[in-house]
Formats: sequence, C-alpha cells, structure tokens
Amino acid sequence: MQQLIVATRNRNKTREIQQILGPKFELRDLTAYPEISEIVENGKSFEENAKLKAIAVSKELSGLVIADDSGLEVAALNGAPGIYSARYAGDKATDKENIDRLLGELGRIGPQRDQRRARFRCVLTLARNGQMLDMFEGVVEGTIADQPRGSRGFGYDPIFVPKGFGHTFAELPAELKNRISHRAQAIRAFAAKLTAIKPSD
Ligand code: ITT
Repeated sequence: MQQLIVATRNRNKTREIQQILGPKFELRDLTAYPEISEIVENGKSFEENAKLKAIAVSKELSGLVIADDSGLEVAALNGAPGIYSARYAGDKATDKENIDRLLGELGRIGPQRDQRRARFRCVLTLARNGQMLDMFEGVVEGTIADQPRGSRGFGYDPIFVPKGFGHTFAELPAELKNRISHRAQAIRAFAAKLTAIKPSD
C-alpha cells in the first residue's frame, strides 16, 4: 500500500484522487491534521500555488506529499476565474455563488463567438522534506452550459460540459469524469512516474 499525503482541505479533491488512483494507495489529506495552519495561496499561477502548497506541507509532515491546484478558465472572461476559482464570488463563497457569478459575467458580455469555450486545468506537484520532486498537468476542454445541471461532483461541475459530451460533469457518472478530467490526467501522469521515485530521492 503506497501512502500519500494530499495537501488539501477540499475533501472532493481527495475523493476524486482516491478514485483515480484506486485501492493500492492510502491517502490522507489535511483534514486529518488540523494543527497545520492555512496555507496562503499567493502565487500568480496554478504552478506556483501547487508548488507552495506541496512544499509547505512536506516541511511539516514526513512522506510523499502531493498538492493539486486547479480551476476553470473561460475564454470570453480572459481565463477567469482561473487561480481564483475557489473564491470567485468572495473568500467564503459557496459553489452556487461562484457559478452564479460566472453565469452573470458571461451574461453581461452577451452573445459573442466562442463565448462559452472553457477548460479545467489541474497542476499537481509532488514534494518531500521541503523539496519539490516533480510537477504534472492535466487539461480538459469544454463549454459552459446556460444553466446548472446535475448534482454529482463539486465546484463548477454543474455548468461544465466536456468536449464530445452532451452532459455536464455533474450529470455524468463519477467514473467517467474520473477518466477524462484535468485531475485524472495529472494524477495518471504522476502515478506513471511514481515507480521511478526511490524512497531516498
Ligand atoms: P485546496 O487549496 O485546499 O486544495 P481549494 O478548493 O481552495 O482547496 P484550489 O485553490 O485549487 O483548491 O481551487 C480549486 C477550485 O477550482 C475548486 O474549489 C473549484 O471551484 C474549482 N475546481 C477545480 N477542479 C474542479 C472540478 O474537478 N470540478 C469542478 N470545479 C473544480
């Protein structure tokens, strides 16, 4: 059993990562370590934020640490909400408030070619003992639905329709999302590399 610490307090991410990696991995996230203080995500990119989360946590806990920084980039909003996806409608915003703001912003722009083109990005970093070991990325392209649909998943899933599908991530089975998502791609790249990492690296 490979043990991994996930540098997140977002249980939805941990659940998906566990489903993608399967039962050979035993994951533990920061909800098990309330003593670890909130990490200030002041990076300017997914890469910077993923790196600072993994490094900060790997200084406090021993073992392999992975961090996932992810978000939704909407073409017509010049890539927003991007790294601000979790707090688009404010610091303690709910998923519904974030979705409402996004649909509101798109509504204000009005009809425009490619207006609803969007993608989810995930940058995953791997660290140990305060050192970054590797970085992986995943992207899934799609469009923004007119209205939220479906109840599965989390975050912006009810308004994201992956390319080639007629349903939102929140309508599609979790197994399907976890096969094609940005997170699935990044995690698979990580898992493929993991066997090459020696215990002492
Ligand atoms: P941690 O920093 O503790 O990991 P967080 O939720 O704040 O948790 P991020 O800063 O990476 O994490 O923000 C990610 C946000 O992007 C997340 O809260 C969702 O709003 C959105 N997001 C990322 N992946 C998503 C997915 O698979 N489906 C829907 N929304 C997603």
